[in-house]
Amino acid sequence: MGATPTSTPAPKTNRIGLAVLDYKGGKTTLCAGCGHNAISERIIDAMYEMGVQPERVAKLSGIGCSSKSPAYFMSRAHSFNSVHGRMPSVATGSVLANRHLLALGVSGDGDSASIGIGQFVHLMRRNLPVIYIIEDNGVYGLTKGQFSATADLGSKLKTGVINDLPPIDTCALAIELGATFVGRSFSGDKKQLHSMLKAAISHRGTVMLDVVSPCVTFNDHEGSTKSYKYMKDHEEPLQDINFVPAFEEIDVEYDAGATVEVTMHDGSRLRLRKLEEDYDPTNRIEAVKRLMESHERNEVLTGVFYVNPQAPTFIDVLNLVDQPLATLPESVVRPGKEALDRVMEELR
Ligand SMILES: Cc1ncc(C[n+]2csc(CCOP(=O)(O)OP(=O)(O)O)c2C)c(N)n1
Ligand code: SF4
Ligand SMILES: [Mg+2]
Repeated sequence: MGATPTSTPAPKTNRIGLAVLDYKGGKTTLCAGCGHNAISERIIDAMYEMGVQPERVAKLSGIGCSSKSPAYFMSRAHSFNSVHGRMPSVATGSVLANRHLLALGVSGDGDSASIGIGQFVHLMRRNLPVIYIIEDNGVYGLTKGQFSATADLGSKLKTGVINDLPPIDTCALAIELGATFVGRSFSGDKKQLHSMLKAAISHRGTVMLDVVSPCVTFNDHEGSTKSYKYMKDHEEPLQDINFVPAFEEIDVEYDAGATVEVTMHDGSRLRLRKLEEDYDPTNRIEAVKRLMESHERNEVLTGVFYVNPQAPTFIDVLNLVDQPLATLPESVVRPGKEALDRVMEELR
């Protein structure tokens, strides 16, 4: 008698009919336990749950262990692993060539705050629609663990070397320069990072997320301020974050008095349940002040510090046509002979 045929249950799918497998990437080559791997996992989950078509995503990165990580999620998306610190130019070019792409930049603290700081600051002031993630371990992991510009004052390397320069707070910088969705999370805080990424996907404008992501090989020892232990002891979440996408009908009761609700551009709702004193995430000055205060207290403040869903994006400022520039026909983008003759005539 033959074996009874068993039917394999169909995989669970999202609202566009894709399974979570459709969002996976290649097998990671990063060290086991590296925070960057956990961030890739959260990106996969968030993209799957938000029902983003993988082919609409452009993954952009610079150079570093962090910048390698786009290879480990969403193989079906477009990808450009660029030059150290130069991802913002590539991101800007990609978005301007095709405004319908969902640009996801993944960078490191060295890539963004050291060699790439010039490109980083100009990206932040343009409000280009891009999700920019810094996988922040305070060191140059790929080149064996030298301090980066986000390393805290007094943090210690394995060799005993102490960092004697103050850190750049990329969140405070991004807020000051004009990014419109700015937050900090921790690769070990699954729930918070997951909600923040989903909200980031809904946002229209520059999202800058600094995600503390311990380097288990070079910066996870006693004396490091970017280790798992330090983060567990010093993380101070500003809010309990809940995100309700526009396509989700079901709603839960929430305590309006204790919750700040931000309506995103697409109608989604970002609910921030206050854990501390009144905090208004739409107030830029307050956001920078809270960040400065947290440094003085040696706390690592996490959460959504600033959000402005209404600000015009770089696409609005440039008044770009809806059709992607990359697909406009030559007859539209190239002035005809008469137009050129007219210009020449004007210059006579
Ligand atoms: C122009 C240039 N300068 C220096 C390097 C060497 N380099 C490669 S990765 C890296 C630092 C990476 O650090 P980070 O961005 O923090 O990424 P991590 O590896 O820590 O994730 C450096 C200095 C390079 N590849 N190109
Ligand atoms: S060296 Fe550090 S940053 Fe690079 S993969 Fe290993 S743990 Fe991650
Ligand atoms: Mg690094």
